[in-house]
Amino acid sequence: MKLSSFLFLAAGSLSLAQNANNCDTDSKKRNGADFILADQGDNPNLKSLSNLFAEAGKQVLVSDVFDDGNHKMTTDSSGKKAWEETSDFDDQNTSKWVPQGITSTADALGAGTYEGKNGWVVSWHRDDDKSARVTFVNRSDDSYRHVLLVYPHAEDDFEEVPVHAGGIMWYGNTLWVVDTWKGIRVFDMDNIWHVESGDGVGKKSNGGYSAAGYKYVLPQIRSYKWTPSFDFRFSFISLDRTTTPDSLLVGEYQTSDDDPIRMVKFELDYETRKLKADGTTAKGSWAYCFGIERVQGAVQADGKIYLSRSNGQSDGDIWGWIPGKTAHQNKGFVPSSPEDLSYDSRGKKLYGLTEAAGGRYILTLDTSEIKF
Ligand SMILES: *[C@@H]1O[C@H](CO)[C@@H](O)[C@H](O)[C@H]1NC(C)=O
Ligand SMILES: CC(=O)N[C@H]1CO[C@H](CO)[C@@H](O)[C@@H]1O
Repeated sequence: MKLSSFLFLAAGSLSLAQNANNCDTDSKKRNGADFILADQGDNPNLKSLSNLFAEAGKQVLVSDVFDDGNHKMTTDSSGKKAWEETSDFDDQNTSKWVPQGITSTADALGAGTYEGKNGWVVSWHRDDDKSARVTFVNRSDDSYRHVLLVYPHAEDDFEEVPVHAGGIMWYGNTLWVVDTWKGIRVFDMDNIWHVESGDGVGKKSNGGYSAAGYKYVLPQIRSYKWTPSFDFRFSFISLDRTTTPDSLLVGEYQTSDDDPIRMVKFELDYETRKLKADGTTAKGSWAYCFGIERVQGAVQADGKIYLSRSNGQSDGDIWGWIPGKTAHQNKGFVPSSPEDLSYDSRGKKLYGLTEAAGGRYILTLDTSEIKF
């Protein structure tokens, strides 16, 4: 072997192939442990606020919210569900809020229902990314209600959460929301608070609380901070209940593969509903440079990964990929502007959604129709 090729091989196997921040190599597998999230601890103000709302009889259950829908979706002939669209309330066309993430009671608990309810939760970012809300959709009658996400910043007060909420995942009593370049925020489904009417968010000057007209708020309980020296874009998130232990997958949306386009899996602890960690440090268990542009959501089940990709105004794709093999493009499989994905083992369904104004739907896809 010539010295020059020996050096090339050594460099290739020792550094380049494992460089977590460079996808421009033949091997696309990366070392999961290079992708690190640090648990920032539980919010110190949650307990006092929780006591305050509990004492006032204003703490409600997830099932109460599912049973308190004030809007309704409609279903078209192909089974797509559209948001309410009337002259005085129009979630279909509003530019103020844009739907992003989807999860369901099938993510929350393996049984598929939560407190007896079967439903979806969808996240929306406000146009300025300075606030986010989640919608509880009651699947027995397609009624729904929006709930504001809040951050307890004082022992008796909360504020809006400046997050894009590009993807969400429900796991037990926790709701995980990606925070683009920062990591993941986790919200507490055991603490949903009923507030009074009012435009402001938080404590009202004359007593009580309000949330920009929303009836309920869902507070943040903890967060995971991205700590490596290189950037990672948390664009989407999903749960895989078919692995042992359960795991989550996060990945990057990029418009060009000049940038690294990666996805990473982390293991979950079903007892604590936290990431498996060494102290507060959680390292990825698997990472890959998948390299497909404009991916807005991905979910894995039974070893297969499903990816949704947007194509501008054109219909979106669902890609079927088994790591190690070439991904298959199911071209135009979904309407334009698909976003996050989640999986339901009951009937092996995928749930997705679309964001474009005038064409905002919740989608249910049959995985048996997706080619690999
Ligand atoms: C939501 O679903 C339940 C059944 O789980 C039903 O009893 C309830 O009336 C539904 N609708 C509303 C608007 O609450
Ligand atoms: C109420 C309203 O303005 N609805 C519009 C939403 O957007 C679609 C598609 O652009 C229109 O067809 C609706 O009229």
